[in-house]
Amino acid sequence: MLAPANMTGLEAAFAGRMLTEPTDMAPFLTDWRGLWTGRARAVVQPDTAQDVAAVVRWCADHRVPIVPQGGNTGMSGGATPDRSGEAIVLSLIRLNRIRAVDTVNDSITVEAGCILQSVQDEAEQAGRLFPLSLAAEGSCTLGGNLACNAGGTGVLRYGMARELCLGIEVVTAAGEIWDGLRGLRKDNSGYDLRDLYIGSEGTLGIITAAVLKLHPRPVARVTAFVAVQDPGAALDLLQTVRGRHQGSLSAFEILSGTCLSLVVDHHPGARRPFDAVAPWYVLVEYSGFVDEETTRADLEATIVEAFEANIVTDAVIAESLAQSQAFWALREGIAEAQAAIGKTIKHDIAVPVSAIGRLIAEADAAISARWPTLRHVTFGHVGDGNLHYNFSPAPGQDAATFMAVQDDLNRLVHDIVMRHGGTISAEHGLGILRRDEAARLKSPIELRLQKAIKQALDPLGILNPGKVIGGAD
Ligand code: FAD
Ligand code: 2HG
Ligand code: ZN
Repeated sequence: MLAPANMTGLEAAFAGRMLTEPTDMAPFLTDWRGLWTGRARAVVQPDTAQDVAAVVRWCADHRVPIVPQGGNTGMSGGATPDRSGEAIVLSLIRLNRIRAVDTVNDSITVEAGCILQSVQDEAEQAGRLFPLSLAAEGSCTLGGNLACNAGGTGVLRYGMARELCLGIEVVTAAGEIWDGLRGLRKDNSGYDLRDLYIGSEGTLGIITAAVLKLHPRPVARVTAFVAVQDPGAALDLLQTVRGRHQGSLSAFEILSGTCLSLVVDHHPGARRPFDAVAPWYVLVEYSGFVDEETTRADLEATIVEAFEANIVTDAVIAESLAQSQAFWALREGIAEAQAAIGKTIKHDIAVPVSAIGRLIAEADAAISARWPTLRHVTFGHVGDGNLHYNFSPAPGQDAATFMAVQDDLNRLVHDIVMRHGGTISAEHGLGILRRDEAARLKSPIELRLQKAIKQALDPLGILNPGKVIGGAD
């Protein structure tokens, strides 16, 4: 670690915006799940892209690793420094200005530290929709969303964070500011650097601002909570929806009966939408542009058709905004409810939508045969082929016994996922959590090309070292 005197220049430039006391730094050094805790020489909180560039230049000069951090809500440990104490945590939360709203171009230009919910609110005030939506939206930042290429519940209709971004401003590993803030919907003028930085989890550059796409606000949103016997029936329901009202569909989420019980037990005030208990549930949402009655009638007709075809066993359509929000709270409360019952083992996997039923059946059977007491907590964005194939300890099981299965369980799940043509990280990124599994499962060609990109854009290896890909050999 450098002697404290070596940080003098930085301290002078960032007086009042640089934390060095362990107690002040602590919230920045542990991820929200408490899985990873690191150390750092300082947490620096710049206000502008120029400030960020100055920090990066200082770090490059002194070969100091940088760990970018937004809202620290990530799932893969990407925003946590290692235990060496060498790194600087670069917190982007003070870069929180909305730079411009352009309702003719249907775009909004925001700084990286803007909280997702504040961008949604700003879009609403402009009469538009910014459709990125996830349960952490009250605390995650746009910079983090883009760095992870976040997904969430609106992907089915609007795409991942990448699809919602027109341009970005980036501080490079050399501390230059690349102004890629283009509000263009078409731009084939060379390699797409924007798409390289998006999803790179802070390992290639620091995103300081972005131009985002806005969408028309639907005039109606109608939500149904539906019971089905198995994931195959959920896919049949998806087909029914697509056959009738593909254009209205705005969300299609699955949760197992265990997930619903966890949320109802954990969140005071959470209620089951109907008394009958089912093995699986689906939350379906239609968004319409005509009027609420039409949207509701469309959804009702779809559900009736699904009942007649014996695809669904129970269903209720929200009668009010409050009821719709209560349905969404049942889905969005799962991560918190699962955290509340102890350690978790999570898999953020995706396969082609058509393979979801077979994947769950095969993986469930293999896991139950080997670890019969594990509690399966399966839910996710089934309309995107993305499952959170998670596990919790059996009631009464101690944490150490539960966590001891983690490596074998991960391999088993990921090997099945790969056999189904899938991915081991659909939306949460690799960070530190899945770095080594990705190295095990990706082809040597893909790994070599990825390392070549890292080497080209961050030759000193100072940007979030150890995340996403291993050493630069
Ligand atoms: P952080 O956690 O601070 O950082 C994440 C990664 O991005 C790190 O590698 C960090 O180094 C890097 N980074 C952060 N800011 C920048 C920047 N400006 N420039 C370069 N690199 C940067 N994710 C989903 O995709 N879908 C979901 O449905 C979803 N639901 C969630 C629900 C809950 C309750 C929680 C807690 C999290 C959920 N997440 C979900 C995960 C997380 O919220 C997202 O990944 C989010 O995009 C992370 O944003 P953040 O600002 O918190 O980033
Ligand atoms: C969600 O979809 C998030 O709710 C969190 O991506 C997933 O907790 C998880 O595994
Ligand atoms: Zn998710």
